[in-house]
Amino acid sequence: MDRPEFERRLSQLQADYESLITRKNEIDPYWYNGIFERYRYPILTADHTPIFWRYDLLRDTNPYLMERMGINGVFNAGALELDGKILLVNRVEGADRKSFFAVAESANGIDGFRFWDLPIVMPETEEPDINVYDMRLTQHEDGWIYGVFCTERKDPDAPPGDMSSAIAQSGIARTRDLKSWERLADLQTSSPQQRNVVLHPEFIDGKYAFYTRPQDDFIQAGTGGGIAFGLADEIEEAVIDAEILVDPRAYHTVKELKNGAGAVPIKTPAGWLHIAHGVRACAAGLRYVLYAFLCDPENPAKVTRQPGGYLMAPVGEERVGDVSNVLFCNGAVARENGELFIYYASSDTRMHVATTTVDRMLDYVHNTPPDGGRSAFCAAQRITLIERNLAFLNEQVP
Ligand code: M1P
Repeated sequence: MDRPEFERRLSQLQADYESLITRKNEIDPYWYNGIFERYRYPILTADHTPIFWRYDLLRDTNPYLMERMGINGVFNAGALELDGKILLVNRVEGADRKSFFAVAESANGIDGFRFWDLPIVMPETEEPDINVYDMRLTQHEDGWIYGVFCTERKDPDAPPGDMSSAIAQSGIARTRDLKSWERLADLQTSSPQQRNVVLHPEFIDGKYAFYTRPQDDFIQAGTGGGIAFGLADEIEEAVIDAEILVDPRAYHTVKELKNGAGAVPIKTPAGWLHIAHGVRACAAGLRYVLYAFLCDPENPAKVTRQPGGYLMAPVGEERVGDVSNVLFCNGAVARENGELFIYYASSDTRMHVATTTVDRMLDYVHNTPPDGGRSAFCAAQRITLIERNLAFLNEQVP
């Protein structure tokens, strides 16, 4: 490629990039359910990663202006508000399948997200991570910001030829500014696998409190497992001796196959608000949806409200991607004015925002009926609603 053509293409790439990341987002006018707003555009995609992360911009070493290191997706971001800015620590997955963490910043939390120039340099423990992903960001009352994430390594006991079996554990790191990170020891529990671990923002009985997801055999055998809760005396070498089941999986629900804690619980006057994910199997494969529940203000291991069904399921373009039919949330921001931004990923490919308020979510968790458990009861719940509405509508008829 001659120099003028190289320069023309590069300018075009840069112009397209700027127009993408400065594009205004807007509420999707075709979506309404009163609970939350959806937005027209994803807030982050692979195309939002800087061009200089993907291309070698030097004509001497890249005469065809090729993308040298592609990005496959940007998803499953932890979120927080710091100094008035919304910061997302994204899972950025390269074309080589490895994920790394990178911060994107926005002034309003809805659009204008721009990646910081450099991805996070995450220190390793003595046992190097093969893949790291899905960070939850906890602004803890001890003054640190913690990143709790999944670290995956090849299963050392996998038979020869098995190139898939992995051990997933929970990595922990801390920071003050999301720029420099101190890696702590991985969380120790009795379960050989841990994913979707979330650090509670407050001490409980003077200890660090975690939501975990032990394998079924390692918690209350026979319950089927689910989201659990445990305490650790210290954070530098966090060890949980006992986990109790908080939110079990359940037959014929949105969390039949598995579930996992999502965003760091949000403190509300009525208790701790959770946005978690539930998974069920169907002919199309696994279906991941988001659901909400509320825990006791004094006892965050006790669920007090749980609406039936899902809060959010994939719709439209959200349904399709690298791993289709998946919504996943590991970050939300509750602002001082009561607004709540829910950051969610679709199909392991891109990031979106949904907006609501803490008040609306409390109305949702208090007034949405719980799962009726069987068709007859669920139909009866709905008939109660219909009959009340019909009586109201009939009164309106002149
Ligand atoms: O592919 C969907 C999700 O699968 C895993 O979540 P879970 O452990 O609950 O099944 C994670 O790998 C997650 O990153 C991914 O989005």
